[in-house]
Amino acid sequence: MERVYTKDLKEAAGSKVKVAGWVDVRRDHGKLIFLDIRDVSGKVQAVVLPNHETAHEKAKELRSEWVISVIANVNERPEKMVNKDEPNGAIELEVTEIEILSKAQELPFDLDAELKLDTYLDYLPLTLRKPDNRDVFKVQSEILIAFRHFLNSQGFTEFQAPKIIGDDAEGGASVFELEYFKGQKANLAQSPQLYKQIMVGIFERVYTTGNVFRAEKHSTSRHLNEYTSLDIEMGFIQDHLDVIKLTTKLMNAIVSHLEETCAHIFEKRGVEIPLITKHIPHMKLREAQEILKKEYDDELDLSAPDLEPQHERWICEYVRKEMNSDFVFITHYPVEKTAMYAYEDESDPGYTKYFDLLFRGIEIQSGGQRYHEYDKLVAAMKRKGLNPDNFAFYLQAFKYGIPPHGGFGMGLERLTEKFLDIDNVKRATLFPREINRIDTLLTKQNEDKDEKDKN
Ligand code: AMO
Repeated sequence: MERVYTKDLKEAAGSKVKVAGWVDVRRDHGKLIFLDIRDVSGKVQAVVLPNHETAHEKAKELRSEWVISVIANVNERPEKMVNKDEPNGAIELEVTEIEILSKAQELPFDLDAELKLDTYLDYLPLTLRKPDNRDVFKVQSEILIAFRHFLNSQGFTEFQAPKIIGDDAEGGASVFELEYFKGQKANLAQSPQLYKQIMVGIFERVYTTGNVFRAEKHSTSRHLNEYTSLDIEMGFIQDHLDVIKLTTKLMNAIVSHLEETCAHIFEKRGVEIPLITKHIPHMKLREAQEILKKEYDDELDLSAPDLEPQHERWICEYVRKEMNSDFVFITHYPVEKTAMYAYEDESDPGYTKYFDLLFRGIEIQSGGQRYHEYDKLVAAMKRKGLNPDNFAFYLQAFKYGIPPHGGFGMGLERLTEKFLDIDNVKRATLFPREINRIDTLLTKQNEDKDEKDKN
């Protein structure tokens, strides 16, 4: 007999079916044994009556998380027994046969209990099974589907960027080194930045999704040491505003896709679908600082090169109130704050055609226009104290002609976190790597614990 998913059982009322999944709970009422059976698509209540003797004997053994397959009649519940809050609340399975596919040991805790973050993370192979936790990663997977779908429709080509690289792409300190062959040091990629720019010379418009690595030595609610970076790069742009326009359409496409595919998850969690406008507002960093000083913080230093986390939260609050948007682009960061490839705005010297996209109080994306002229890029590297000889491979893309281009990098986990209004990025990361943990806590944790949750 073909297996039927629990989501399709309503249509099977009156027939005999095979259902397989996990025992969510077992409840005994006198001789009646009730089971909630859970599969990837939902749950259903089943009852095992004593007249189905063999099944009844087996049912007495069952515990939470045992994996079973049952043959059952799909019965409609009498009117007064219908549970309107459950998708399968109008039916009940009457089990006639049970096959035990896998037994489970006694659970360390009730899966429905509220767990501290460390316990949740210690037991991920188990805790991820809880539908509320699993839903987060369903949304994450739908974000990726929408991301790819939209970019494919706009003439982008997906490519895979290398994760072992010879040089530090971003010129920063937070890089993981590894021993390579022939006595050579290599690094884990912090971003596909250099490769996506090279790829503009090949496909004009590209994107890539993959893991990147940041050796940031602190544990906060917004930082991971390995995250999924969604990156695009597009050629033949006028300036960063073309990137902002495309990003705006992309974010609209992602929001609409989630509205279509995950509205039930948003509803269940009591989270609003984000407010998004056809033209996401954008403002220069200095304008944002003026607003913040006037509205929230008269001590704010107008010459600060970046926004503090609290400022990001406030400016998002302001934009939501005044502009009806949960997203806002902040542009024109000072040259000294941005990466070597960020294009300085000729009409606003000292500031770059670069932006951060903030969403519900946090930066989810950075991007902008890059230098495409070889000489300007080499000069910018030197200004940042980088040796152009170390970038000779990358510089070929510019030596041999590349169009004006720009793009962005976006953290998938932060995006998921904010879509679902979760309080910590680690809860929106399947298997988070952070200073104290690779799956399990590192034994050296106590020595490093001084830099604790800062934000
Ligand atoms: P940036 O370093 O700002 O830019 O990163 C882009 C986005 O990646 C996410 N992100 C992180 N998420 C979790 N943990 C971290 N430690 C972490 N660091 C960054 C954020 C951030 O907005 N090459 C440029 C992008 C570009 O210019 O195209 C870059 O990587 O969501």
